[in-house]
Order: sequence, then structure tokens, then C-alpha cells
Amino acid sequence: MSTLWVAGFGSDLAEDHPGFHDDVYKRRRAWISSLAREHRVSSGPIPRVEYTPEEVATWTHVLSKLKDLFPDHACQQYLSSFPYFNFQGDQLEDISQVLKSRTNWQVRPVAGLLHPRDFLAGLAFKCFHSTQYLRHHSQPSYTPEPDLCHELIGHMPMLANQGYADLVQAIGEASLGADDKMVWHLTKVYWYTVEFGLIREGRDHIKAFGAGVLSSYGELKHIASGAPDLLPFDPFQKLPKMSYKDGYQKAYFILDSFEDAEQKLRALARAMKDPVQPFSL
Ligand code: TIH
Ligand code: FE2
Repeated sequence: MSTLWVAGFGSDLAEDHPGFHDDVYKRRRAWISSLAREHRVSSGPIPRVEYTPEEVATWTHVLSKLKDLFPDHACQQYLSSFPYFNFQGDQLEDISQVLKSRTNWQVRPVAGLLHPRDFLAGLAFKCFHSTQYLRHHSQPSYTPEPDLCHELIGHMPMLANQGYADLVQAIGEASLGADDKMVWHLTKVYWYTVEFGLIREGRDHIKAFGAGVLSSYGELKHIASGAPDLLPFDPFQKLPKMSYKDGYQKAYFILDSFEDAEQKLRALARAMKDPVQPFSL
């Protein structure tokens, strides 16, 4: 397969990216991206990166801060999958193998942000596109773009859970053959669930399952502070503008269960394809 087009966060970082003024960082990030750009699935395993002591320190810091917060704030599916992974030294290829043995998903390296249609299509085929570079060390609590901490610590334990993985695949399947407007709506569905979703546990608890929350100890604390709006998840409703590159989300959505959300998504996909039941978002 040829290299996928990168729609954002390519080699030119925006001025508000924490690494914007750090040329050494930018060169390193570009070099790690180039590995993904040149990698072909048919040519073998995902290339290993020898991370610098500074990158290892960033990773170790982020992981230890998050580990302190997970027992109270991560959902039970996350907590039970977490021990499957060795997050000390394992690389994208090793983690992909663990995922394969659990839910038959796999990881593919990517140089930056893909076009939403390409990214969602990957999900339909149990393929998760992942960056391989690290966030800038000056701002470990939150990064405006996905990085290795986000992909591995945030996404992988959740994708090792079957009920959740089926929901993610359903989002991807709904995007196949959908028009551009619906692809954009599904991008928001993805955003407010897979990236920033919360789930109800028992009667009184709300826990995090979204990878963007589980990989940012800044955002995790922000939600725990009680400041943002928490709303029930309904994929048939218009979803708010996503906060991308400009800080924490303004609102978060709560699922009752992954199975319930998957059924709602499959109903949405059926309604999309049924001309007798037109609806607008
Ligand atoms: N903000 C997340 C973090 O700091 O880990 C990374 C991102 C997730 C989704 C978009 S950017
Ligand atoms: Fe992500």
C-alpha cells in the first residue's frame, strides 16, 4: 500500500506547538516521522526507534503521573487491560503483537494526522494508525497532537478490550462509503468517544475511557475538577465543535456502556443508508 497522505501536524509545527522554537526537537520529530513514511506493511515489522535519554525521561514522567491517577479515574476495562502491556521499553511493534493476540487489532505507524476518511477506514479493518515520536519535554501534562505516550498509554489498553474494540470498529464501518458530511459527523463521534469519552460505572461513578483523557494528566485533572459540562452521548445529535490544538474540550460525553453505544452507532449507520428514513444532523 502506498503512503497515506498526512493532512496535519506534518513537518511544519504550528506556532503554538510546545516544540515550535526547538530546532533539535523538530529535526528529531521529522526523522521519526520519516520512518513511518517509508515503512511498508509488506516489508516487515514496524521499525524500532532508539529513544534518547530525554525522550525516555518524558515517557517515564508521563507514565508515572498517569499511573497515580488511573485507579480513581480510569474505567475498569482500562484497568484490567493495562497489565497486558509492558510499557517499559516495549515499542510499537511489540505492543501491536500484544493487541493482535487480544482482539486481533494491529498498529501501523503514521507520520502525522491522516485525513479523517483514511483514519476511520483503518478502524473498520482493525487497524490503528499511530505516531511514534514523543511530546515536547517542556509540556508533559498535555500535548496538542497525538504522540507515543498518547497512542500507547491512552489507546492500547482500551483496544485490548473486546466490547470497546467492537464499538471502535463500528465507527469505522459506518464511515465506509459515507458522504463527506457524514464522515465529518463520524469524526466527531470518534472524537467524543474514542478520544475523549467517559463511561458510567454503577450508579454514581463516571470514569474515563477516551485516550486523549487517559494520556493527559492535565486533562484528567481538569475533568475530575468538575468544571466542564458532562452530557449523555447520543450519536443522532449534532455534536459540538471539537477543541483541536486549542486546549481541553469544553464538553465531554458519557456512555452507559460500550455495547449500548455500539448499537446506537449501528442504528445510525442503518439510518444513513436507508432512504426511507432521511434525517439530518
Ligand atoms: N492531548 C493529548 C495528550 O496530551 O496526551 C493528545 C491528543 C489526543 C487527541 C488529540 S491530541
Ligand atoms: Fe488518539
